[in-house]
Parts: sequence; C-alpha cells; structure tokens
Amino acid sequence: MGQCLCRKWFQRRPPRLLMLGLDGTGKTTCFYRLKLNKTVQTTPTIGFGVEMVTTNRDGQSFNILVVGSGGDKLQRLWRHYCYNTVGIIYVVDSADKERLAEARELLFSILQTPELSHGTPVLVLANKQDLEGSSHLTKLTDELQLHKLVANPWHIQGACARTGDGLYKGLDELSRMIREIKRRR
Ligand SMILES: Nc1nc2c(ncn2[C@@H]2O[C@H](COP(=O)(O)OP(=O)(O)OP(=O)(O)O)[C@@H](O)[C@H]2O)c(=O)[nH]1
Ligand SMILES: [Mg+2]
Repeated sequence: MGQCLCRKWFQRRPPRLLMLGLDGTGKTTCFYRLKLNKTVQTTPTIGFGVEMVTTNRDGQSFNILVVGSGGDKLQRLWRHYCYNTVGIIYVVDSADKERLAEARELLFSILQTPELSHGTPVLVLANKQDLEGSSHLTKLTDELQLHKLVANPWHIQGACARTGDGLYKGLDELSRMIREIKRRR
C-alpha cells in the first residue's frame, strides 16, 4: 500500500533530468542560471548534494536534479536518484583538456549504471566555451568517444553557463530526444 502510494506520488511529478559531471565543470552555475536566470559566484559544492530546479520545454515540465560531485565515493550515491529519470545532462569543462579522459570514464560509468534505464538520452553540455583555448565540439566528441554511445541517443551542445548561451538550446534538444524515444516505445 505504502509502496503503491509512493509510486503514484512519483508518477505525478515531472520526469527527471539528472545533471552530473566532474567537479568544477559548472553544474552549480547552470543551476543558478536556470533557477534565477543570473550568474552567481559559486564555491565548490562540498559533499554529496542535490539541488532541484523545474524547467518547461515545449509544454513539458522537467525536474532537473543537479548532483554535486563531492569526490569519488559520493559520486556513486547519485544512483539513488535514477528513478523517474528520463535524461542525463553531462557537463564538461571544454577548456580543461587534461581531464577529458577522466570525464569520458565518468560518463561511461554513469551510463552503465544498472539503475539507469537502458537507452536514456544524453545531453553533453560542453561548458565554458567562452574561455580562450576551449576545445571545439568535434574534438570533444572524439576525446569523449561519444560515437561509442550506440545504446544512448546523444547530443553535444556548446554552452556558457555564465551567460546562459547554449543552455536552453541543449535542453530543447534533450527534450526532443526524450519525445522521440517515448514515441517509439
Ligand atoms: N568562464 C566560464 N566559467 C564558468 C562557466 N561555468 C562555470 N564557470 C566557473 O567555473 C567554476 C566552477 O563552477 P561551478 O558551477 O561551481 O562548478 P560545479 O560543477 O558546481 O563544481 P563542484 O561543485 O565542485 O562539483 C566557477 O568559478 C564558475 O564561475 C562558464 O561557462 N564559463
Ligand atoms: Mg557545485
């Protein structure tokens, strides 16, 4: 009975998008941009934390859960939020070339998580495109080996969380991929 009520409650909530990524990539900046439409000076999110903001794309509401990275072990805790998750927003620092391999490993490990529905669409938000020396999308696509993501529809979008450039465009594309999957099922 309790479980049944809980499920019904969840079903009435807008579907979830999980925002994840390595530390310092700009997740909290994205959160405030979406929530307040302004740039907020952030400090690193300490420990495991989840912040939620609701967005509406083309008549569909989504709850975006921004998951704080909070180090290695804590990164695994995000799995508990997979229920009702229909899309992943994976934030990458386009200017941090040294951590691209690490970013790739984290992305692939996230997508292999059993709690996440098979074939969940992924928006790779190539953030910090405003920084000099930031990598182009083609290079990021290669370095992150996105073409290996055969089970998951994906899209890479250049963005600047500080100004909001590309953020909504990326979300629209993610929303489109989610609709497409729903239509096919
Ligand atoms: N130039 C530039 N800086 C950005 C951008 N987005 C975020 N930053 C900066 O990058 C730093 C880290 O941003 P956060 O939003 O705190 O990153 P985070 O992913 O939440 O980091 P953790 O909480 O440590 O996981 C901050 O100094 C931001 O101001 C961007 O698009 N361009
Ligand atoms: Mg943060």
